[in-house]
Amino acid sequence: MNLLFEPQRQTQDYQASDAAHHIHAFVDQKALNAEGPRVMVRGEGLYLWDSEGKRYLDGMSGLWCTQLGYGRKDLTAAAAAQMDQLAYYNMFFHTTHPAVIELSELLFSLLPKHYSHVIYTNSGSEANEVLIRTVRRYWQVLGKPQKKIMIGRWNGYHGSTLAASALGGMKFMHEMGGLIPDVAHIDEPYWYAQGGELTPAEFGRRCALQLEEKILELGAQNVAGFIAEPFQGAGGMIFPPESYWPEIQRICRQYDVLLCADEVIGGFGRTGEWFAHQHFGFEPDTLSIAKGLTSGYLPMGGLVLSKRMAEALVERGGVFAHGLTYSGHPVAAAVALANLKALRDEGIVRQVKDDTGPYLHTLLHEVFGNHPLIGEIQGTGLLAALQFVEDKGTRKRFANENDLAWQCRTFGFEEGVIIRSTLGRMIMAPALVASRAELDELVDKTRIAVDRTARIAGKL
Ligand code: PXG
Repeated sequence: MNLLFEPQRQTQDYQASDAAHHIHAFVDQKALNAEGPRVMVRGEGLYLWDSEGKRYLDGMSGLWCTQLGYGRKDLTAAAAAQMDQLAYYNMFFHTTHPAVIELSELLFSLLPKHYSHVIYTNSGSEANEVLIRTVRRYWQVLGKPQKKIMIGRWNGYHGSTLAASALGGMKFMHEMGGLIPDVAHIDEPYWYAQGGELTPAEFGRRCALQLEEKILELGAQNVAGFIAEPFQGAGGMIFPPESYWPEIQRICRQYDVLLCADEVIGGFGRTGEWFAHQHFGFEPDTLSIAKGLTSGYLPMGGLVLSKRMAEALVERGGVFAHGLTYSGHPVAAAVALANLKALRDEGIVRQVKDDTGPYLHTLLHEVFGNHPLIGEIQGTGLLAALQFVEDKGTRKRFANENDLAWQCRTFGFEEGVIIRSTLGRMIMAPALVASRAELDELVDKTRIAVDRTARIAGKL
């Protein structure tokens, strides 16, 4: 019998055992145990099925990662073939293997030409852990070992391990033991919530100038790098004003601070460009990657380095005392290679840019442009956020926006669509292979969930 298609056990039985053994991410575990988690048993294309046989259109690509959707036989075949041939070897000391070499050849053919090297990891959090050590090592090699401080942003997200949570700006994570020394934060460029009377352009520049102020306060001779997501993902899918990135880039260059883009969510076609920094038009020194690199089929991440950084580390750095058992894991590399080939050869990234991305945003503007609950629609490509608002004129948000958005997410599940809530924003980031018909369904079901939410908010 096929376990994947026929759940072997009753849902309650799975739930009881889950409660007995697991601490889930970012939930009150006691409350979840009382409610019971949904048990997902199967995925195909954009759709998921739970253990009760209910079908969902996954509007979030798992956790922003299944670019190709579920059930791709080319990816599973690549994994099986690599497992048969060489299930494991490593890149420690003096060895390498074909899967990781071919993956990197393809990866750098897709990246802008000023990147040349990568250190592979198993996740986005690890990529950012590696980032801190690599950036500090770079400055040591250049004879500036005091350049150690990383600047991040409030409400940024860079992962859940110790240093990654410290780089991020989620205060509740910092308060739960997630902080380290030599990390500082500046404000996020969230115009809708924090822009006040300023125009988006003015506000974007003002937020960027905070970086200059922070560098001057800390002393440029002490600051190693600035890390940010090109657009904030977990923090609410927040796009900065257009004035923001050019100014940030100018400041980083002026003060010799490395510009580190966290592309864990934005990378691999999400915006219609291969990487989100290309959409915003700036040139980071490092890129943290994960998620869409393998379409989530196996864990893999990495830290991509510019030629300038790699040259210093390779030509002048000697031994870098750093390594991970699974860095460049052959099976993950084979899956990533098959995934990137499919994204390239099937023209999927181009399709997001030229067809499905514009289609989704036209649809969203038609459906939600005048919706009484929605104050702003942001995004590009297969990426969108809907901002809940109480008063459109003043951009006043609901005091209970978090609860409303969570309620909307729950309505979505009831309607058979998975969308993400964060603060007062609803997010969608479907698989990049989504068809127009699937996007119609995504928006249609989201509209029902948003209308139901508007009713309880007294807006419909
Ligand atoms: N950087 C960014 C920008 C991320 O979004 C990480 C690093 C960490 O990656 P790993 O692979 O260690 O999880 C992330 C992860 C959500 C959500 O619902 C977002 C993430 C993870 C889980 C949920 O928004 N982002």
